[in-house]
Amino acid sequence: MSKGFFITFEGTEGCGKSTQIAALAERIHALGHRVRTLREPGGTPIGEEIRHTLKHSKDNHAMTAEAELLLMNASRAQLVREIIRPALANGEIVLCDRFYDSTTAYQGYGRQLDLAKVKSVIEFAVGETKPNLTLFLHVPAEVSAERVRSRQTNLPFVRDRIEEADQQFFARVAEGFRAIVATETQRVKAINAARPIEDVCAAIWEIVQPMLPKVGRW
Ligand code: Z5A
Repeated sequence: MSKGFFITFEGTEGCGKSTQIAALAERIHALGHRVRTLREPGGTPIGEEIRHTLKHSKDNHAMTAEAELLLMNASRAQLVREIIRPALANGEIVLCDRFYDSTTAYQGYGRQLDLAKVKSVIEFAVGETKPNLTLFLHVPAEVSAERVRSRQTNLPFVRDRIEEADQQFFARVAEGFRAIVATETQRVKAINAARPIEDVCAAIWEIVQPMLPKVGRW
């Protein structure tokens, strides 16, 4: 039985997940909780190799949507068993940058794979390990695009394989996230992330802080 607490962050590219995870981890740690930050795809040595294949490998352009779905979930299956379950069993608070809602949004809605099949692959990958809370950081498409550009001001702007998809793909992904927020009302909390960083931090803390006292203290 898991003693920790599992929070996932979701949203479109550049919505501010990494920024908010770092800030939240610091606040949680300062209260004396054990906290662990992870990302998907990746988060384990095997997962990071899969991440490279999915995103940056020069030989990945022929990847099919089905292969993409399975690789995302191979990385996830490894992360769940190697890191997330032991950390939760140890009473830690786990913050993960993306988890299975991204698969529903990107591979289900974005790549238009059969949603029932996507769900069954996810279930195989995660088993009983599901987030206690999911924070969906909502930003309009133009803010998302601008923040992705602003990430790399000192470097030539290079898109990875997934970022190269067309605007219709990203509109379907956004629709997928809207559907998840509308259906999973207990677990998923939507936050307006188009505001200044400190305001988003405060909105997240208002949701997370009341859930903390019971779990993960040293
Ligand atoms: N993917 C998938 O298809 N299926 C799956 O199952 C999973 C993932 C798990 C992972 O990419 C890709 O994999 C992603 C989905 C797909 N693909 N796409 N496209 P990633 O991990 O490389 O990147 P990402 O998850 O899309 O996130 P990101 O681009 O790194 O952004 P972020 O972490 O959400 O945002 P950030 O880095 O914190 O902020 C971006 C910039 O905005 C940065 O300069 C910040 O300083 C700035 N920022 C952040 N917040 C603010 C506010 N509030 N105001 C102003 N500026 C801000």
